[in-house]
Amino acid sequence: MRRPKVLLTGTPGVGKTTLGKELAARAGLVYVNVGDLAKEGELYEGFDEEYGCPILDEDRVIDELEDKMNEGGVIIDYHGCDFFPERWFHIVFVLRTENSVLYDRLESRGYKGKKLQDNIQCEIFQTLYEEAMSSYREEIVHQLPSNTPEDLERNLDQIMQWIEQWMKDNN
Ligand code: DAT
Repeated sequence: MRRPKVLLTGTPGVGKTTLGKELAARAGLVYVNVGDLAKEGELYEGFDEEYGCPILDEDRVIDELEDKMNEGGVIIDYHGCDFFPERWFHIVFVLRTENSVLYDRLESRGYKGKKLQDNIQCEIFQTLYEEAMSSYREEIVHQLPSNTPEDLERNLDQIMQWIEQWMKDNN
């Protein structure tokens, strides 16, 4: 049976993990958090002094994920998307959050100063949306509002419907 491959992307704090885990549970798909995967496997290639965080080794992340991606039935969660092979994904969702809401979420996560400002700017400049639009066919890239619990429920319903339709069309 063919199963879909879904990418959830967007600025840190927009709700990718929350949506991705619940979606995986409801749809019976595998959820992969690329940040966690990199941490577990130490898939890094240096350290960013400015941000005080390790730099992702994109090639090793791709090697690590290749088998899972060949199987399908995967939800990938990451705040970047231009280094994944284009052929990997059937659909890409970019979650979007209003600045003031995102500010509060990131602040309560302990972000402050430059890191907080840069992430808010990333959302204002819709950096991830543009990255997704330039990395994948525009027809498969969709923005979803992610401000409230109602948004979360609606997004879950919508993506579940899409998954069911995809399964019918492809099996
Ligand atoms: P990300 O994985 O994009 O960094 P997250 O899933 O960890 O984001 O969510 C960040 C915080 O926001 C977390 O406390 C849960 C909350 N949250 C996520 N989606 C939400 C929504 N639609 N409505 C209200 N709160 C939400």
